[in-house]
Amino acid sequence: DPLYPFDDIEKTVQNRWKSDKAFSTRADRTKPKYYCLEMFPYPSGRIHMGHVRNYSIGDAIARYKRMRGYNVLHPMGWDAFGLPAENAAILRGIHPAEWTESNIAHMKEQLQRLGLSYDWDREVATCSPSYYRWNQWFFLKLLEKGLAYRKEALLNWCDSCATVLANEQVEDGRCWRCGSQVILRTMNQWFLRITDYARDLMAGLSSLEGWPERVRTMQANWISPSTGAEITFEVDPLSLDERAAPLRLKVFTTRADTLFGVTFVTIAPEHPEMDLLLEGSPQEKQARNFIEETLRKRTKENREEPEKEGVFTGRMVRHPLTGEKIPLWIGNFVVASYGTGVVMGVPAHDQRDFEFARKYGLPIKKVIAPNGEIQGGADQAMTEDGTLFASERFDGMASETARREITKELESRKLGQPRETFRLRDWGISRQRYWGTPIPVIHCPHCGIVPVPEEDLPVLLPRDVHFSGKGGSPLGDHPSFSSVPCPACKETARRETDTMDTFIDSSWYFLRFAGGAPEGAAPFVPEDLSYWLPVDQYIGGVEHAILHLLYSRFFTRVLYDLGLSPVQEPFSTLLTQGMVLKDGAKMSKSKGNVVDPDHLIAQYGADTVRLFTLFSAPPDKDLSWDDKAVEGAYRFLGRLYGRVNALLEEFPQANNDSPGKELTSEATALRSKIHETIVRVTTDLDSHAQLNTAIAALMELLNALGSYQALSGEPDAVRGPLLREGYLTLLTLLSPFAPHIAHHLGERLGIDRIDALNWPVADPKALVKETVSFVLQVNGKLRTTVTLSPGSSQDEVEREARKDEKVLRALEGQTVIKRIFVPGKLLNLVVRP
Ligand code: ANZ
Ligand code: ZN
Repeated sequence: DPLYPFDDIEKTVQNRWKSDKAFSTRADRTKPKYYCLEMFPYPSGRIHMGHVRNYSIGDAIARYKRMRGYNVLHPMGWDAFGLPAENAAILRGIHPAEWTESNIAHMKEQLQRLGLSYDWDREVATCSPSYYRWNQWFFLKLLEKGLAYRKEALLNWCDSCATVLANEQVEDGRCWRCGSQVILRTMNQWFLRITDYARDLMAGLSSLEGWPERVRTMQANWISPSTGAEITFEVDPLSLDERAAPLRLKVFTTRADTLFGVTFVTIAPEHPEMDLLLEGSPQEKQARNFIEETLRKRTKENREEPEKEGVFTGRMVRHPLTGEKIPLWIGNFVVASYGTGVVMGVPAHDQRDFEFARKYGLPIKKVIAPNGEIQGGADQAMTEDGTLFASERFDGMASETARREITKELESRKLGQPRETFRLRDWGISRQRYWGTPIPVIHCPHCGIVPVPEEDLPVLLPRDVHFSGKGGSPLGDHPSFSSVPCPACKETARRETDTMDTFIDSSWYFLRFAGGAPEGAAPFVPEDLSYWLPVDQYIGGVEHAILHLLYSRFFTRVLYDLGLSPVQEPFSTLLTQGMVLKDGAKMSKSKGNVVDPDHLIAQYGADTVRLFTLFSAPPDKDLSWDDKAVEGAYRFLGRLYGRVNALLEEFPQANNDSPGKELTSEATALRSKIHETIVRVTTDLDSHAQLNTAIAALMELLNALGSYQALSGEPDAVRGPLLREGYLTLLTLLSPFAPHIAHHLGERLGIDRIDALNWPVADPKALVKETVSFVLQVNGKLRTTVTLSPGSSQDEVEREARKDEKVLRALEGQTVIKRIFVPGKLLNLVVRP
């Protein structure tokens, strides 16, 4: 038997909300706005406890802010494109669209069963053409601005997902989705120029004070700015033709101070000038073999750091300041896509160069002295800053100064300049899969890449496709999709069959929620966006610290620059909720430790499930599943239900009268507990959403109410109204967390819609506690006075008094043999050595 009829209550209350359209977003712009958003789910089939936790947190905050008088936007939708839908199609023969739609329907029911206060009128599913047409429209804008481009590159390839992955989607060399080893493959694909925004994305982090420090650090490390200089090394003439312009190679270095220690220069095997460099070189054959071998090894399964290897190109370069001839090598450790893809080798001061020089017998030349002392032979590089020597007019300079001065000198000779560079790479967005947004371009044999004209959008994803199960996109085999007339010359051309990374879909959905235009030429209604943006509170898992949160920041900045977003940073406050663990491990199907929300709701009701997830841990910490704690939350609600019913039995027409003026001391104490609870819960919610301690305060209040309720001898004129005040306050404060029971019991106490009440304000008079001064004597001599409530016990007075230095000194080496206590007045300690 249930402790209380939660099933009836929850269904009835949910129907009431529905018929009231209780959570529709209000047009009222006179109120301050609050945009509360939880990361929308991938419609995988069923919600799991991680969702329950995420959405319970968001719902508590949204409900609280409504009661605080904010105009709240609290939307929900579906991140509905992605690979699992396609895999389901292959495994079970269901079309991805059908699979997705039925999952959405089921999960929506589950969310509604939890009583989450979403405005479902704003629901979006990213797989609907009315949504993804804007992905295509944005893509065309980016293409126009040069922010989208296509190039051949060595890319992360997951064999089991049969698609390319962005760098952000590779974790420890493995696919973020399926965990398979990622291999490298050379392919042509579309990129978004996120590196153009590297500096802004980095700088913007400092304004995100409402973000966890940890997430900001993770993003900073990912973007990873590096300041140094770009220095030009001229290659010795490649031919005898004196009119040929010399080939110039640029290196990126953070250590311009070591310039006089350069004994070789190393270039990446895939450097674009390689062919030019090698043609006609006496070393051409060896060099080409080395390059081929290196690139072949890279595509192997093993992504571990390879042994450092290189080969001489047969070419020499000129030192930009001394004019000395220096050999140019190819090195497998030089990253083509970082800096300039060319490095100056300073073996005396860089460990990697040191090993390389040792291996190939290249000279090692010291130019930096640590602590001003030049040291003899060494078996490793001295990588610290120090004082320059053997560096011509820069001798004696400190590294820091020398970096500046040498760069200045190079600048005046047009052979160098300061430069900042970033680890962040451009975002590869082509996916060789079906269930995503078609990239709106056409490859024409005559015109090259031709964008699909805006008026032809959306490029619809065809439904009639065949899944071979062999991987690869079925779009390539779809004749009417892939073969189209070129928009420019009308000749037969091939439509791009790659689809977009689904992280594009989630990079702007928060804008669509806030200001989606119904139909038409623009994605947003600008006034709506200006009113609602930025998102005031964003809540989601920390696994998105880089991926989704970085992409969204980038996309919002691009849209800002296109005049489409009113803000540069989309999320002003971020809460990254902890994981839900069971038996110390993350809940997952593979571990077989999953707790199913549906079963829990059937057994205990939605309110208990919500309350448990919110109470058992601070929102940002991991939550350990504990059956006993679920029971505890359930019993709390059951007790509350019983007590309010008992109150109504005792005082069937409990009304709004405030308790009589003459309160007993017990009544005074309870009243101050009620109002203290208002203060505690409000403070906890306002400061970093401490939902768990807020709920703990409510549990304490129920205990206090219960003790008072059990007292006999309290006059009815005090007891009835005071208990009513107490329970009503408790229910109001509880309603963001356990909204159904709060509504139901509120109704029984005469409140039509408890969630429509204003948030309670503490009565300052109830908070003031009476105090008196106690005199503390030792052997009859006054030592101190302490201020405490008049009812304080002898122990409480002594404990307080012992915090005083003078008292402690008087008691040193003494034994208390007697205590004389006058309640409300005095404590005398009689002591003896
Ligand atoms: C000469 C030098 C001397 C360097 C020295 C270091 C110490 P961060 O801080 O990570 O930016 N480098 C530059 N481009 C590279 C590339 N494409 N692939 C591999 N290595 C590259 O590192 C900058 C340093 O990494 C640069 O400074 C360069 O080596 C190397 F005593 O230049 B240094
Ligand atoms: Zn054409």
